[in-house]
Amino acid sequence: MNRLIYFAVPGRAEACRIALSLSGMNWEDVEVNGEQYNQMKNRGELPWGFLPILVTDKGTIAESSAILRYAGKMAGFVPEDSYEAAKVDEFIDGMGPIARAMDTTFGIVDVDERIRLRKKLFEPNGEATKALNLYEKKIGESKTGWAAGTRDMSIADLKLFTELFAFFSGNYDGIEKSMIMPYPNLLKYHDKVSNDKRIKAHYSKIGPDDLRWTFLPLAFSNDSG
Ligand SMILES: N[C@@H](CCC(=O)N[C@@H](CS)C(=O)NCC(=O)O)C(=O)O
Repeated sequence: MNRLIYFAVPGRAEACRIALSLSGMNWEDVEVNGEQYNQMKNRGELPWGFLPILVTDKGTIAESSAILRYAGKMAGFVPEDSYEAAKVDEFIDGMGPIARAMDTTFGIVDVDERIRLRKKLFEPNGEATKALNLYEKKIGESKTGWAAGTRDMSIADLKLFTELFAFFSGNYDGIEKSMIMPYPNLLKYHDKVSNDKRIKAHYSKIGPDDLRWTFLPLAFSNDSG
């Protein structure tokens, strides 16, 4: 039995959760709190000191992208073609900066300061704005509409879809739904992925009040919320 261990939020584990669900593998979603995380770390159970990890029969896999590649392969979301697979990896690795920019705001205890720093990320020259503009351009350039230009949905889509739209869930002080509205290609992309039958089935039990509402079709349509 595989065990995916992470906090009780979508964050860096959500793409892995979708891939594991669609892989048909036997797996358990284990949610831990900060104290449990510290205990695991102190016991030396985290290969690189962070979550998520996937505990398998062969050993533990750390790093969200490594887990995603592993589970995504089982689920059929890693292209067979080497060039296509490399473009998928390129997209995944290229997404690093936006995650790192947000990471700098997580540890800020003072809420006003946290909001100020996050708003700065979304100013015209902020790191988040730069990343959104880049994603907007890349999605616009994709001939298939999938993030890495693949023939079908890939693990790059699972990562982009879950990590990008989760920012606008209201769970992050200082980041609002309106901030994604100026990006038509990204909104169209949301429509494509959220309406994909595999994604729709995965979130079929999620309601509009759930933290994961941003993954539902119509989440960012003009007349919702
Ligand atoms: N590069 C790692 C980063 C993982 C990471 O930053 N995990 C955060 C949660 S999103 C964590 O474990 N934070 C605990 C802490 O720093 O106290 C990955 O992608 O898995």
